Amino acid sequence: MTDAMLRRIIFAILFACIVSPAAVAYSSGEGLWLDHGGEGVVEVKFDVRKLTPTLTEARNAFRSRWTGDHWRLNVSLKGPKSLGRDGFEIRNRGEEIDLVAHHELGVLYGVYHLLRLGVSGQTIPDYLREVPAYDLRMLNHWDNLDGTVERGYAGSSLWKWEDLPDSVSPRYEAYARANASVGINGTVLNNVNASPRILSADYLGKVKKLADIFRPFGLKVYLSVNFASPMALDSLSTADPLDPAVQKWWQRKAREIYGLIPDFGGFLVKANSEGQPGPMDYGRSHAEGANMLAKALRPYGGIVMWRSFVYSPIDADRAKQAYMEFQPLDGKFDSNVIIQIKNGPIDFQPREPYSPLFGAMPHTQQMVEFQVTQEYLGHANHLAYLAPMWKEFFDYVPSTSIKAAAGVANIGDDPNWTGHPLAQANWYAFGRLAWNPQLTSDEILSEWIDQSLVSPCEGTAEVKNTLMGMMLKSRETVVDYMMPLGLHHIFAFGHHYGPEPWCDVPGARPDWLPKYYHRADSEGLGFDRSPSGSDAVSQYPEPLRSQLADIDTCPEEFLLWFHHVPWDHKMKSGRTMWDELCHAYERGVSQAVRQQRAWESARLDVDSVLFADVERRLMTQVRDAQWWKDACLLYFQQYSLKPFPADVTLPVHTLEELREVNLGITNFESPSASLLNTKR
Ligand code: BDP
Repeated sequence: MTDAMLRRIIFAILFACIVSPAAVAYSSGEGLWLDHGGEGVVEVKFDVRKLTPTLTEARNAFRSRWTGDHWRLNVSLKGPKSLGRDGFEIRNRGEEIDLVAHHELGVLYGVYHLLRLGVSGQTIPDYLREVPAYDLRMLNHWDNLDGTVERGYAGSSLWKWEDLPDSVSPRYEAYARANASVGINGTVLNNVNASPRILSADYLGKVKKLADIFRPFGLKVYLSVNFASPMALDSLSTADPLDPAVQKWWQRKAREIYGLIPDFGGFLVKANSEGQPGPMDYGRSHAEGANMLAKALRPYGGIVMWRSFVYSPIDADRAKQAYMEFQPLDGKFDSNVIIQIKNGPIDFQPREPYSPLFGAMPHTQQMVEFQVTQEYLGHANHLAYLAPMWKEFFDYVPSTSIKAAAGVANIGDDPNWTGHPLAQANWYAFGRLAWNPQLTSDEILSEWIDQSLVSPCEGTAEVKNTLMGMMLKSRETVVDYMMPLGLHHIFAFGHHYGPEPWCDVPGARPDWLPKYYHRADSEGLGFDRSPSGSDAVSQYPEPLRSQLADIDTCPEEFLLWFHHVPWDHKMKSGRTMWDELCHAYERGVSQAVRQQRAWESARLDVDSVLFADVERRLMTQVRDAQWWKDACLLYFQQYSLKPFPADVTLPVHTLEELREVNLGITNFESPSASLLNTKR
């Protein structure tokens, strides 16, 4: 027996589960799911010519964190080409493990895979092979250069632009490591509502610094660009993509960027959307705009991710507009352009059907954009584990039909990174699903809980089950108390936190107001998108189109999305639509209360700081759930003119009181409206 083996046995005895607490150390939450030390005695043997920074990171990660009972890891880069840049193979050879990749990044991902299995106490299979579903697994930061984060609820931006490039925060490396550990390999640093300044020489120097820090972790840097940058930065008189001077400007800019960052990923573009400049300002199409940028990046291998989130102030139903603008352009985009499409046709609502653009452009590369930050799901106050929502998308859109996945990050400079401590699970889940969309929500959550909340040892199975149940249901809970049965966008104007189905803002675009979406009247509720209404259903392929078009076959979770439904319409449960609506809101509130109880039962099993933090947020959530229920039901009741069903508890607020709740338009931080506090 070697010394290392002996040391390991002694260590294992000392630190066996029975003597160490099961709660994963949390303190500030800064360590994310990586807060585990191993014994530090495992050997890592490399069959390589040179230990690069990436391989060194892999070795250090394995040495310091391996908790399994193998003595040695043998690493080789002689794996087959079919493993690509990121794939790996693992062979369990009893006391040793072989990790084989074709590229050093495969080694890094392989190590993190092993560490995950180790912490979860899972057996390493005799053989396993992993190759990610997508080459691009991206985070999009909506971070502004002034340090604010659009729709960010976890403090300020992680990027300290003022201090860069001279001074660097240790969190940059920690961020890159966390991403690598879940397979995320691209980051767009700045807001899609992009400041042209990000492309100035000054800022590019700062971006280069971040790219250098991220490189060993396989994390490529991308930037959101403002289409009018040539005008803003260099006083060109136009940003017309067909103008040779504009094309030259972008070509020169690309050369400058790649001179600094040879592996720069490319551009993300929000154009002709919500007031952003774009090619249509010059009578050119999205394709002409995107291709102009793509040509500038092509010599260096860069890509353009062109967003399809557009809705012009025209009469057409907003849900139809992205399709109307983009579908006719199918086949017109260059091969290094990918159209980045939000999962649903409106805007990251708690539940949306998938965007019909997916699958409707067979000659164009497409990628999905999910929102990890909870703009429409209770910000950092509400618990909503989002993997089930993203899985729902993949139920309709085959994962193989798209090229990549992006997630709008929920990360800020809060010590725990994500505001709500349990929202770390969403960052984690996004990465795992972008690697492998076939994973189930349960599998991902189980891994995350093992690493972040309760270590799997004897006696922790029950608490883990309780937490799993609580988190798995959490997104559906939010849907129930906010917008059940396909209701959508009935948020208060501006901050997208609380309910305001009555909202009227003089002069605002109709499709920014709740009434545009819920259409409550004496007949019923919901948006008629059937052929007798806006006919948005016609954008979906058969047989789904007919299924959605018929009020009797449309899935009930999308009923009010696609139909204006009479209050008395019979639901599958036998109840009327009004009664069903009341029950959904009621269920949402009671489920929020149940979440509190579930968490309470874990008091002694999770870290105490973490416990108190989540406890406080769950309390706010219950209060808000009641607020949503009362506001929506009392408001809709004015139209249904029906009583609440006998088994639904009566509202605790009055509509008049709730109309007074004013959370302000922007920068919404604290929802602790005193009115709501006193009522529960
Ligand atoms: C909406 C957000 C807005 C974003 C926009 C977008 O409210 O802040 O700029 O989407 O995705 O959800 O461009």
